[in-house]
Amino acid sequence: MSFNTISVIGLGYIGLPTATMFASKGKNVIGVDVNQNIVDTINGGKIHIVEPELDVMLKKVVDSGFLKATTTPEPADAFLIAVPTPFLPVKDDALIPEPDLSFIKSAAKSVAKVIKKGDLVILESTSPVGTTEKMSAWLAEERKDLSFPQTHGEGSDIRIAHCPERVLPGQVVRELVENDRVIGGMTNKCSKASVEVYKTFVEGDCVLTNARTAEMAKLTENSFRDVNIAFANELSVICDKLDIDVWELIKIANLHPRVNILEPGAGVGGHCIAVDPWFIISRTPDESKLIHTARQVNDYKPQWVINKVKSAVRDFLSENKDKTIEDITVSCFGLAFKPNIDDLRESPALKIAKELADLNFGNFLAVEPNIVDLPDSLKKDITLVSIESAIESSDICVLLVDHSEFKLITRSQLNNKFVIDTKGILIGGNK
Ligand code: SAJ
Repeated sequence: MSFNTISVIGLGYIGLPTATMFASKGKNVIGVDVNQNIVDTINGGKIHIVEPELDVMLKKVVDSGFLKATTTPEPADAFLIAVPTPFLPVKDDALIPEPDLSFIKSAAKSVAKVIKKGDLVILESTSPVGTTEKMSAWLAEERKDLSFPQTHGEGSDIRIAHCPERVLPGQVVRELVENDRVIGGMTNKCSKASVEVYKTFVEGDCVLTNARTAEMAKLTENSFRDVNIAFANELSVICDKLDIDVWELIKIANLHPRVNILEPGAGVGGHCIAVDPWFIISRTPDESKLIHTARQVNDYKPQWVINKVKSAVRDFLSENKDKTIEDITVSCFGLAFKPNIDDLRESPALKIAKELADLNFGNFLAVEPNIVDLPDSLKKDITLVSIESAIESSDICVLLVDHSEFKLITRSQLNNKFVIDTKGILIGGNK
């Protein structure tokens, strides 16, 4: 068995680094994306996402001809599908969002046109349990001339597996190589073939299981983190009410050898932790009580922060009777969905800033050291400024993301200001 030509379908945050990695090891890689601009950018030797080290690697493999991008699949020996799995917009009466598998379905249908006997199709996208089997059924529907594992087991013409991506944005290049990989084949042969593909660059262990367990493993990892962050967020709300510093509390509790509480914050953002638990809840709503509650606790946190800002505004106005809301300057420190990245998508900090903008403060400022310009949708309401000018002119400072730059701010710089510190930035050390 040899996999010389590898096709990666979906050239986003996971697909592009994965395609680049295979190409850097001398595989012929065909990257496929429905977006012509993305394809053109990649073929021009550039990347359309922000990921450290990837730009240099990609330029090299495009220049040397090992990676080319196209909008329609071409024959290959292995196909890796790394397309988004968002959830569908929630209808008024439905409280649990349903996963949207349409991107996987259309990727499968397009791949079906070019697969041949002996090929391997791997689903990398984070997916609800049973999706790999569905994908295999969609392929079988299109290709009645080929046999698939659900009907022909080990003897099938096409091999199918789920190997979920587990890398952390910002550290993708390192983690792709070093992390252990979960390999969930629909049969043993499917798993073995997948290991051969990943061993091209994976230095971590390839752990073999079946497709359903691999799907659930990925959802479990992100739900575990969500539940643990929810515990920290709930503690922060409790401590606020009881006048206890939650950061000191967590530090003390974590001294216990079997306690390791995560960090509270402005909410849980990004495209994974806040989404994937819903894939479990929507399949097993009655059995997923803890996971469901954790989602609700984390989703409520931005609103709690907004309420804290509103209460600070009321306190400010009662201390300054000659002033109105138009005299107040408010600054949000951080807009990204987590520290030290420029990604504003699905960001609780951004959601908070957008809602606060509606309160029509005299001046509404934001500091986000990782971007040079605000998105157009925010420009009307928010002014992007430096840390120094935000500190100088603000009456109320809302610390939303613990970017490294903000950790240098000292308590004395914010004397006489109302401060809502969601990340414990002013706690500890000599502050
Ligand atoms: N957060 C907290 N407190 C914490 C840790 C995180 O509030 O103690 C917040 C962050 O600020 C952010 C959100 O949670 O808003 C998610 O950030 P993250 O760093 O926990 O995770 P992601 O979404 O960047 O990446 C996760 C990772 N999963 C796990 O750590 C279990 C990554 O390994 C996965 O590959 C990725 O999801 C994915 O693609 O599924």
